[in-house]
This record gives sequence, C-alpha cells and structure tokens, in this order.
Amino acid sequence: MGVINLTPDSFSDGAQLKKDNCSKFEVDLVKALSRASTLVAEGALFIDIGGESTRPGAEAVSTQEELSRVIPVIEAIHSSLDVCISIDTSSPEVMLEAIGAGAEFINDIRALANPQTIEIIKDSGVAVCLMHMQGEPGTMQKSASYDDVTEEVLNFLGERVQVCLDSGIGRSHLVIDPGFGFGKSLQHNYQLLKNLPRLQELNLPILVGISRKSMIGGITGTPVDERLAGTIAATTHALLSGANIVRAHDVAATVDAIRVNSAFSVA
Ligand code: PT1
Repeated sequence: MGVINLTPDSFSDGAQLKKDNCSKFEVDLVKALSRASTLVAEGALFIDIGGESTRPGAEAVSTQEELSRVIPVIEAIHSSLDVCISIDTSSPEVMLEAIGAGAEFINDIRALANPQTIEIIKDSGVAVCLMHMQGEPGTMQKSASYDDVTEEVLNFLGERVQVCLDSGIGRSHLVIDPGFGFGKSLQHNYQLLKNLPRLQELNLPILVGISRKSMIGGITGTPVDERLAGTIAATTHALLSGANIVRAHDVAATVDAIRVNSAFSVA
C-alpha cells in the first residue's frame, strides 16, 4: 500500500505535492497523479490517500478542507490507474464522497468510532481497515500507558471486529492494524512487533504501517528521510509474523522485501 499524503507535512512527501506559487497548501493534481502512477509502477496494489495528518502532534482539519484535498485526487486516480484506492479518514462525509469518487477501501485510524461510518461501510460494500490507537493524534504520544499492550490491542480490535460483524459488515470486508506509533512508546511498539503473530488469532488480514516512523528513528538515530533500511528490517519481521498489507512510502524497496520474504516462505 503506497501512501499519498495530501497534507502540508514534512514527514512524507505531502509537501512536494503542493501547488507552486501558492502560499496556502493546495494539492497539485498533476504532481499527485504522477506520484500515484509511480507508486503503481513500483508495485503498489493500494494507494492510501490522506487529507488529515494523523502523525503525533498533528492538528485536526475541517471536513471541507479534507474534501477539497482528497476528492479531486481520488477522481483522477480512479479514471486513469488500475489500483485499489484507500481513503485515510474518520469522517463520514469524506468516506461517502470518496466512495462516490472511486475509493474501495476505508482506512480509519479511529476504527469506525463514529456510528454513521459503520452504516456507510455496510451500505456501500467497501472494505475497511480497523486500527488501534490510544488517545488522539494531537496528544497521543504524551502519556501512552498499558498493562499489556498486546492484550489491549488484541481486545480492542476483537471488539471492533465484533461490532462490525453485528452491524452486518461481512467478515471478508475487514482488515486489522495494530497502529504502530499511535499512542505507543518505543517499547510498546517493539512489544507489539514482537507479538504480532498473536493478531493472527482474529483470522483477518493484518495491515502494518511502520514506514519512516519514530519507532525506527528511535533505534537508528536517523532523521525521517534516512530510515529506509530500518524500515525494511522491521517490515521483514512483520511479514514473517503474518502481516499481509504493508503501508509504505518507499514502495519499490518494500515490494522487493515482500518478494524476497515470499521466496523464503515457500522454500
Ligand atoms: C498506520 C498509519 C495509517 N500510519 C494505518 N493508517 C499513519 N492503517 C497514517 C511516528 O511515530 O500505521 N496504519 N495512517 C501515519 N501515522 C504516524 C504515526 C506517522 C506515528 C508517524 C509516527 O513517527
């Protein structure tokens, strides 16, 4: 899953997709589409489009702002590329419009906390990723605390899966994600990575997002743009532990890791 972040954000490549000669952040459609086609050429099967920055310390955006960032890009990708479009949002309005524009996968870091979003998933028949987070992006790294992070993540995801099933969403439409870096200390993140095989108990595809995160930088001491090697090491571990979908900025390198891991797994 390749990432396209439509936020004025130095963490990923979002800032590079900004219109030139424009003081306010506005998405350059040509640049965004060209980035999407590169990701697909590198082997991405999903493109995850996000208009709300959710990394630690990020501020909330208005629904209008989120819509104006993501919808034109979804339309453009839908009309020109053969790839599953994922929308990274928790907003029911954004989900509805994104589905109308061609998104087939909802990536909700709040695991459908808004009951309206459950109805939308059920009625539209799209698939959804349910992710674990403790707290909210603005403050989640200030006081992460667990008795047992793996148990709590597993319990939370199990509960959210059950809510979805009880609401009539098909099991085959669900994906789970432990939410690396979302209200978790460095130690919590590595405990979760080590115990990732336990998530297989839920019998659902597992998505992981590790790419360039502080759980890598916290070990390597490198800035965001020098975390690829560390990211691939952690990705390999996740793949061997049962991860099925890898959310990544560096798609070519990630696809190589997946191919090598697959060759290893069938040897
Ligand atoms: C993720 C994810 C996501 N991550 C899913 N969606 C982000 N399903 C956005 C840091 O510690 O893992 N899974 N959408 C990006 N969020 C973060 C979080 C970025 C933490 C950076 C950090 O550096």
